[in-house]
Amino acid sequence: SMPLLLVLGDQLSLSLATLRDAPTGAVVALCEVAEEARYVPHHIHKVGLFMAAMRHFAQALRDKGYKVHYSRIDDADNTQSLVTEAERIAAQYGCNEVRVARPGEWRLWEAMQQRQKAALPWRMIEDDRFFTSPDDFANWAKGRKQLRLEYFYREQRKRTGLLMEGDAPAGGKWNFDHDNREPIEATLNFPSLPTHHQDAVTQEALNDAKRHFSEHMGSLDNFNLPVTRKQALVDLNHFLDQGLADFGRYQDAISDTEPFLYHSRLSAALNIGLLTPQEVCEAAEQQYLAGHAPINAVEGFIRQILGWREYVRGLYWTQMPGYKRENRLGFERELPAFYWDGNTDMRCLQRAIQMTIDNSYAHHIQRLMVTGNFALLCGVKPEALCDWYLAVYADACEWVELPNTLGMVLHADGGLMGSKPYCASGKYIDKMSDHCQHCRYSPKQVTGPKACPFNSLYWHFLETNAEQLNRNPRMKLIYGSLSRMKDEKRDAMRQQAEQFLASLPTIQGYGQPLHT
Ligand code: FAD
Ligand code: DLZ
Ligand code: SF4
Repeated sequence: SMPLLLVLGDQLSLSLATLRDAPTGAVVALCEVAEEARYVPHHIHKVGLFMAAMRHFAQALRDKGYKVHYSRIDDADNTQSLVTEAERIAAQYGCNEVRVARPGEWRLWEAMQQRQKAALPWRMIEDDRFFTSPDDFANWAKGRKQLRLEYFYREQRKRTGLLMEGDAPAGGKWNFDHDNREPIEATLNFPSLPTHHQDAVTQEALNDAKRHFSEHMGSLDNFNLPVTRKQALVDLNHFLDQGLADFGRYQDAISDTEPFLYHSRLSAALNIGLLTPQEVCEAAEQQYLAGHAPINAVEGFIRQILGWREYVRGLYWTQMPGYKRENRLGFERELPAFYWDGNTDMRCLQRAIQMTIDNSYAHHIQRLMVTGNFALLCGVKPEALCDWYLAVYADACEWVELPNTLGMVLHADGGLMGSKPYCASGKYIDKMSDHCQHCRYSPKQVTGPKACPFNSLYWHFLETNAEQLNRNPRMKLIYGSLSRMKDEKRDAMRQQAEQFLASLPTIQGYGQPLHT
């Protein structure tokens, strides 16, 4: 008797541990199931991405000689849920166990864990397509009073030898963030993007996605995500050639018109397994060594993947399930309704949300400093905001989405992701972007009918959360300014913010209830 080798939708790598040393003749299963498309209402690009990429990967496995069982969404006997579907297939082939690598979300890990002693037992193996394992992270974290990305990252640099010159960091410094804060400029030229050909397999998958999930956010008319390893490599090479050299300088810039700037757009391909983080980092390092990209760009890029991406994954697996329940600032507000349709007169939010609807993508600073910052200042409750980020981005999987949203954006984890909240007023958005000139509000005004809502909300946020934040050494300066402010000014700002918050339209969920 044989194991059933279950490959999940974000495990589309031939190097996957589940496939390594597979007994000859073992059946590999991939399952398209409605439950995974609906547990939050994923953007239609994301659903299309998973369906098209899974079908292509099944074909790649067959070409390699694997025996593959592929459950399609339309199969009459499809049970439409991952665990039951795998067990149904295992029984059908007379398998004695279901073997699967660690999934990307706790809810699945727990459901599978609970079946380890079932009559048809599940066996979970480590997913080693990362630089570090959850155990590596736990060992690093053990005994530390404070967890900080910077120290974790330096250790990974030394361990991998990436951007190292002997024992010293390439370029003489570990961190070049100081050079990576240039605002948007009118004269910038952005690379035009590769368009991926849609073959019959892709077209059929997108049509099936459209038929079943047409009520989800977005339209497939402009779908251009890579669905094969070959297409992902095209995007990688395009970025190395045309994006990387300017990636650093404009890493924090925000544009009113341009969704991608010099960002790599590789997150979805990385997260579903079409590219490995090792090959992406090594290729970027090569550009530095060849003199094609400066150190601040390459270091900044590698820090995101070797540093942040691994750090959030380690946090997720060592802190769950408690992490998801954290809400240190006690936020209770529902998500403003315009997060689902972009219907707001705040230009920066309108653009970030519209770009999200169009592309199932927003770059990091839009997620952190526009939609994230706004939700933080309004006090949106973590589960509502997390469901949104998980649903709308093609690269979203809970291991990476949750620490970024609950930790980095909402500061709900007591400071594991960041030593202070990333709160900012309209002044920051005005400095980094060209939004405000198109907005009906003015970033220079704090009160009155034209005042940018971010401004009064910012002070209101500091005031209402003072008990939790005013002893934070990194917040000292700003609480100093607040305490020196005249009472009348503080009253006016408070009133302005409270009026705005009272007028915010909120709904629960999106067309259908959200299950968490
Ligand atoms: P680039 O700017 O080109 O960066 C290169 C790569 O670095 C990315 O592809 C990604 O793999 C990695 N990376 C960069 N920043 C982070 C980060 N903070 N955490 C982990 N990896 C990072 N990223 C996801 O992959 N999935 C998510 O669900 C996700 N949710 C987020 C939610 C919020 C609220 C915030 C603030 C950030 C989130 N991020 C998430 C991180 C980041 O915004 C995206 O990885 C990035 O915007 C993807 O675009 P890119 O590939 O062009 O990235
Ligand atoms: C996001 C997603 C979607 C839309 N569809 C599927 C699917 O049909 N089959 C599948 O195995 N995975 C899908 N996923 C990803 C899962 O929600 C989940 O994040 C990963 O399987 C966890 O490893
Ligand atoms: Fe955003 Fe305020 Fe600028 Fe309008 S004025 S674009 S709301 S920061």
